Amino acid sequence: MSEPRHLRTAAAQFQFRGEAEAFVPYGNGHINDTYLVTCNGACAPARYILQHINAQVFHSPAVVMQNIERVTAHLAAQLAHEPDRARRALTLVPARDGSNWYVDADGETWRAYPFIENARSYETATSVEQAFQAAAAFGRFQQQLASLPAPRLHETIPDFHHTPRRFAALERAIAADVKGRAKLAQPEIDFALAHESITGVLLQADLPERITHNDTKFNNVLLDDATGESLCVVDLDTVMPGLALYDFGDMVRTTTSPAAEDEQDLSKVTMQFPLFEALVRGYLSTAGGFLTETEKKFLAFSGKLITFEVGIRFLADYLAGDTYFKIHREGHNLDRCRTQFKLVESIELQEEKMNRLVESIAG
Ligand code: ADP
Ligand code: GN1
Ligand code: MG
Repeated sequence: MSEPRHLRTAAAQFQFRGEAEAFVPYGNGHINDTYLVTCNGACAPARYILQHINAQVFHSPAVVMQNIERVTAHLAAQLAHEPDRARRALTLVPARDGSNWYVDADGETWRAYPFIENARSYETATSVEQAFQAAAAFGRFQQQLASLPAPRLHETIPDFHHTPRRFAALERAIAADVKGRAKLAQPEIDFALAHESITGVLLQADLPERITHNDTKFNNVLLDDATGESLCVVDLDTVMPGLALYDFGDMVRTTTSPAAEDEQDLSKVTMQFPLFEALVRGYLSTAGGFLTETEKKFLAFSGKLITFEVGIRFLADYLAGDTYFKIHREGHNLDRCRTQFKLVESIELQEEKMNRLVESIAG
């Protein structure tokens, strides 16, 4: 979390309407620092999202921002004739020097977006309609970016969803066991090792590269307060070349279980079939036109794979001493790993039925 002094200095660099007065930490992200900024000026208060990019995770924040500049400009062009377009895509607020981000005296990178009012994200989905809406929004996002002109976007984190390399990183963390925690996570280590065979499946399936979001958590889509309609996809740091199924898989991971990602009562963690069905229908309503038969065939599998992948990332970070994901209590990353593996088990129990459903809808 950044010092208030740094926050004020950063906020002053952006072309906000009025003077930044209040800063409130915002959202539940594990990587960047996000603040809701309220400015008071002559007219009504204006609100913005101000973010500090985590350079330990994003080794080149400038590359992240170059992607976001291109992506937001392209989305704006796609939405040019839509009503309410300012709420349907993020818009970068320029800095006073005209650039789209600001690097402070310590070399830290900041960016800002107008706060999209009368909409919000949720940590968990409470209805099939919400799941449908979120999946439709991420499918639309992929569809809108399919026409982004060359060059290829930068890979802001190389091999981000390369599950075999994530697995190899876990094996190294187990072998190093720098904090002596492996003995506290033996069942989870055993679970991970027993699932190695699934890690390479999508990479061997000859799937097309697309522009994907790569972090399609349910809390990365804003739903309209009045209508419940999905408005805007946020959190664009990992938008880069990828597989469409990485996005669908992460929707399954974060939308189908009623439990929080760090729930300690694992009996609450379960893949709710009606929410999966809503995700499939919502995603196909916007992405169905461009997905290949093979991509559709792996929709259910992708949910299992991405849930497993994020589980092994949490486990590796627990073993490494919590150096990547922000934690708020001891054992937090192990708790997160446990919910992921419980969800993988729940998907395994229902996988055949999930595949049959996809076939009946997309078939
Ligand atoms: P993190 O990388 O920390 O997850 P996000 O970019 O996802 O950061 O922002 C955190 C939360 O802030 C999101 O889940 C969303 O609820 C909210 N948010 C982000 N950008 C905006 C925006 N422009 N308008 C309204 N809410 C936003
Ligand atoms: C991180 O920043 P946030 O919370 O949206 C992570 C994702 C993980 C997710 C797990 C850049 O996302 O890959 O799936 O936590 N982002 C990065 O909740 O590593
Ligand atoms: Mg986020």
